Amino acid sequence: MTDDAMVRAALRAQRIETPSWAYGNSGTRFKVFAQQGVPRDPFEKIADAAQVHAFTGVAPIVSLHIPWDRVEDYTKLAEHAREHGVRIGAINANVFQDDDYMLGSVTNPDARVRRKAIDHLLACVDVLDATGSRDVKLWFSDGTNYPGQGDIATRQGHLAEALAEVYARLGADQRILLEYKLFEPAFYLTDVPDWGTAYAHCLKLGPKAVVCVDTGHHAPGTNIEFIVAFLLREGRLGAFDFNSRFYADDDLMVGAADPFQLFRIMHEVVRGGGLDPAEGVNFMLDQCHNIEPKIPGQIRSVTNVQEATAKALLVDAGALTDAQQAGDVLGANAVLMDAYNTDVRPLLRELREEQGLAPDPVAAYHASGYAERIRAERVGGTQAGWGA
Ligand code: LRH
Ligand code: MN
Repeated sequence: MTDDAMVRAALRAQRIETPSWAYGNSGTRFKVFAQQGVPRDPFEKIADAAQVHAFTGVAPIVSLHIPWDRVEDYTKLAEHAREHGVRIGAINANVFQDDDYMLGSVTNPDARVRRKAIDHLLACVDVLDATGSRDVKLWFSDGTNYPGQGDIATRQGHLAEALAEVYARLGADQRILLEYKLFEPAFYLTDVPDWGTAYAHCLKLGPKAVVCVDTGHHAPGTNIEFIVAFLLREGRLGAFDFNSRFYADDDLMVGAADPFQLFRIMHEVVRGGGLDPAEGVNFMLDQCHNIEPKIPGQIRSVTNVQEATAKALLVDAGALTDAQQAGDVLGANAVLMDAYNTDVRPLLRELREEQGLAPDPVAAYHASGYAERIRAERVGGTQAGWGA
């Protein structure tokens, strides 16, 4: 039998980090559709992120992306975040948009370009110092498009050198989140293509290097919860970039395309103790709201993670273990499906009301008039985007 008080306590303690870039304009190579009221700078992005926390109660952290969120004074930005009841989380480096990086950043054949890329990564660690954040997230678009274009071993050597230099620069409580991705923008080879490559580099670096699992970065059919269980067991699951996809790296709302997969992932998180803050797993969203309103999209995404987490917490672990030990295949599966098929929305509504929040965060946001206010106020200036 699951302990109701434990379930409620875990849900109240859940913390989800939203990405600053989800509040800006985003799209595909075909079109970026601008939306009215979109932030023009990191200060407005943080104000919007604070709305997500205000209505959900579990999203008090905002990830930044450099240079998209570059400011003169990061301590001032961190102060602005505090004034809005949130704090700055992971700092994302960006070595995928400068013209110099056409043939790679830290793996570029040209030593000058590799140096430039490493200096940017080190500058992102400086931002950690300024904002008091723990994690620098490293995702490399580095790869090749045609066989023979690059030497795999040489590139891995360059990558290892760059990671080692960043690792050496880390402060005592700082970490590298190494993110992998199967493909895109490279279409033949990506230098950090899968969890195994990321894990191997992290093992070589040391305990402050952990893996970031972006749920949109796997080959179709990949059992992501296996990767989660494995990395958790090894103490190397550092973070999630939650989103969902039907085909490729679609960056759709987490749980929208495959809520059962998200449940299975959160089941392994709960089973592996990953909800315990001491385990150090950072639950982040990494999404793009290309055609839907951004703040409600983030609120809905946060509640999707809450629902999957609540269902995972309702798994009768004792009955599951008994059935597994007994080789009761159908019994074991039924225990999991009972939890998955439980409607947890009444429980979450109740928890929100207990915390003085509206039971339906999306409806409450719409009723707040914030959307109309920012549409009216944010006229002129340049809307934030990926700057690609
Ligand atoms: C790469 C990625 C990475 C971010 C970017 C916004 O696809 O997932 O995490 O830098 O999206
Ligand atoms: Mn990501």
